[in-house]
Amino acid sequence: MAVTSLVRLTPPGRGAISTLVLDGPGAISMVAPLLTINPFKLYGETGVPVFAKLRLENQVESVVLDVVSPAHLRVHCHGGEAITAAVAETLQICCGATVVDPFRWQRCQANSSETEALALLPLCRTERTAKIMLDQVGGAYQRAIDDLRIDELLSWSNVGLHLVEPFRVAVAGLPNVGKSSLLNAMVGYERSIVDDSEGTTRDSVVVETALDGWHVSLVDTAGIRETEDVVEKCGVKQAVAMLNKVDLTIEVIDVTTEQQTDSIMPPSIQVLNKSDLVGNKKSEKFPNALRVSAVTGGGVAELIENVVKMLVPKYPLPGQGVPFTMEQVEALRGRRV
Ligand SMILES: Nc1nc2c(ncn2[C@@H]2O[C@H](COP(=O)(O)OP(=O)(O)O)[C@@H](O)[C@H]2O)c(=O)[nH]1
Ligand SMILES: [Mg+2]
Repeated sequence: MAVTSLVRLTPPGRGAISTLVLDGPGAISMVAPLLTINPFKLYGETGVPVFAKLRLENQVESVVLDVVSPAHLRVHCHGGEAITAAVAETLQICCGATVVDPFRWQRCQANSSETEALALLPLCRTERTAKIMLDQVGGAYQRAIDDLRIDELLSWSNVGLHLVEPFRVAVAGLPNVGKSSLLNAMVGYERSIVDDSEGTTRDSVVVETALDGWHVSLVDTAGIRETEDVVEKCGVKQAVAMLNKVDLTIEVIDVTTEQQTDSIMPPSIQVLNKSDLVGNKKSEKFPNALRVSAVTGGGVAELIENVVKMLVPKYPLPGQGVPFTMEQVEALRGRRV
């Protein structure tokens, strides 16, 4: 049986107006008993939004009703959480509608890459990623498809798939090498617990940030070492599993001990931390590793530059078409063979 969806198009929060959509067969008949006007007549006669009164449990709310079709109604009510929630609850209960996530709903409505890009645009967290998505709203992806520039589009998959979803970068290494301190230095504020005793970060802590305008989530992993502590063991197992799922790993090595874990997987960047403790002394074991100090901040800017270079070796120029959903990338791969 087809269901009627209730969609809150306006995100929760304070606002002047809030818009709800009732979408599905029989939407108009469901809402009719709650209204002081006849929506069937409305649809037949006017086709433009009109003021109406909607009966809620304890009050009558003035709304603007837009009967787009008998199966698609838009209810614009006063903004603010309390009134929107009351209207939504009434529509949900009295009309038997199922609450649907607005972004999922908009994507189902999307009948072209432009409308799909428009639905995803609010989920882009940085100006850089939003600008690239805006190019797709303007048809950049569609034009590249029309010109059959399949290989060119595929070469931008990694960028396109990270406009909404962040790149994931793990900070990994032995306990006490300065992973949490380095992550904090990269983000610029204290987010991860730093402690002198080994094994403080037992779970993975995820910090969302922007590096050169790219949305990145930095994962502070538990120090990877042999341990008998049950809770820490669990954290170590989780950390090793996490390293399989990231786009890049920053392998942190304490320059004063030069000890390494063998759990790091490529692609990775090696950094020698605590370089403030050894001055200019060259490392014989890791001559090419980047030297940083989480305490003084030395080398951190260069580390960020290298991380970004590895995640996005080439930036798209304005107007470049990029595929921005996994379905698009899979369809492109299918067309290439
Ligand atoms: N001198 C110096 N100490 C550091 C540096 N980075 C971290 N530490 C210290 O090393 C200890 C462990 O740091 P932490 O970030 O908790 O290490 P984690 O276990 O790898 O996350 C703390 O006492 C930090 O203050 C650094 O660059 N230089
Ligand atoms: Mg830590």
